[in-house]
Amino acid sequence: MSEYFKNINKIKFEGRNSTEPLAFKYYDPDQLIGGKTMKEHLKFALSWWHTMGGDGTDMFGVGTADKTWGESDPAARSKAKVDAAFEIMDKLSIDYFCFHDRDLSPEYGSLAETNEKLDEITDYIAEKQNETGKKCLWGTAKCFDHPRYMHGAGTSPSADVFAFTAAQIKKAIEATVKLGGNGYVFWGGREGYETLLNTDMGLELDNMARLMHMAVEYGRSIGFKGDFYIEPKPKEPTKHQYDFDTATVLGFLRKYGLEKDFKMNIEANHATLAQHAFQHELRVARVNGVFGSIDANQGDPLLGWDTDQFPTNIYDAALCMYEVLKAGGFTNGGLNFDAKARRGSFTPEDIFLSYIAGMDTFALGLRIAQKMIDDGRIDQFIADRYSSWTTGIGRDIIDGKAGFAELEKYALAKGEVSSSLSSGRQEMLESYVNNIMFSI
Ligand code: XLS
Ligand code: NI
Ligand code: NI
Repeated sequence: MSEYFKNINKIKFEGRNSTEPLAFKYYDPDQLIGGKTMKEHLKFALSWWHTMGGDGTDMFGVGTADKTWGESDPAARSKAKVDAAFEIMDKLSIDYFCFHDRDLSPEYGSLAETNEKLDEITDYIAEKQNETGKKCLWGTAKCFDHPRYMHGAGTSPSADVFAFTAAQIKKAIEATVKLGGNGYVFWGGREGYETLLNTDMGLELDNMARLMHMAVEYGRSIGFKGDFYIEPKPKEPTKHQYDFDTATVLGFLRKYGLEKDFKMNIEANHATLAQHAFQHELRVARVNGVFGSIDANQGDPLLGWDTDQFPTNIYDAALCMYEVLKAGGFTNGGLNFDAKARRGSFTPEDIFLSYIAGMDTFALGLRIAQKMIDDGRIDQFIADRYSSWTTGIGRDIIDGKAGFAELEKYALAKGEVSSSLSSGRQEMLESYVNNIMFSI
């Protein structure tokens, strides 16, 4: 097996004063934060599509990075990708990977042949996992790039396409189980519409739910014990995507009785496309008990599409990790870098430099989030702000002892209440966060 990155050694933690670009400044895998190591908290994953396949091709130009891994034959390239991926994971100390079926192995002449070739590659990956201990965070099926999915996959007007989708997902779940993945993702790439003039929305949503029920039933029947995830995104490539945001997806899951098996895979850039903060999406998932996993990336605030940049915004990472810690940490989920180096960052070193940037950002975010919690001022402020719910009339409302009649009587007796309100202190709280962040 050849070494693909000969001039890159295993990336070491050198600390904040290091000026070595190919070293971690903040990610120290064994450092204890709140009783767990950074490695246990962060569960970083490599994304097979961006890292092993994404060559910088965009709508205006061809690729700039060589991701052929020295092979022109598709099967040989798939295998080389595995070797290169494991080398990257090893050198970056990344324990997990995420994949689409077609990232591992492309389509061949027939579905049968495609499946056979996929089996060969997943056999090979399983061997490498045994040797190295690397794990699969989640798998998914690429049901959006082939022309057959032009009108959607599970929401296609064509029952034949639905059948093909089901067959593809069945196989992708099998591959995920074989690789020991604890997550299976549905991201509805083309599950949406371009115009309502040609769309039976009710049928499409029912069908999407039918597909997910079949996936759960089949997955459980072959021993998949992990979480199914929906990854919300409001648009792109469709004008409107059905799994718009976490709140929308919750309504869908509950309507169709899928909420016990599905959690959210929240992607930062998708949150911003839905005009939400990343933290908002995580909070909605957390308070509804469906927080699952994270696609760690960031968008450009001035661009309205999924730029999938490596996350370097410390503030967002800190607030993200604050939600993760408050949710009790990851169980089956983790932090998948659904991110790609910019088209102009095309050299092999850029792969490492961009992961280092993202991993250091989340290491810092984790430390800040833990400090926000240990510091206690924010939690105390919130507890005080809602203290009227712990005694008196507030307690009675929560305990179901006061209804409209009792509350009217209470309000009439009490008189005007606005003078009892206290300030929301937003600016003070924001300055607490700054204070904590910059004294880390
Ligand atoms: C695209 C999505 C995709 C999913 C996996 O916007 O982020 O990459 O994470 O299908
Ligand atoms: Ni994603
Ligand atoms: Ni995305």
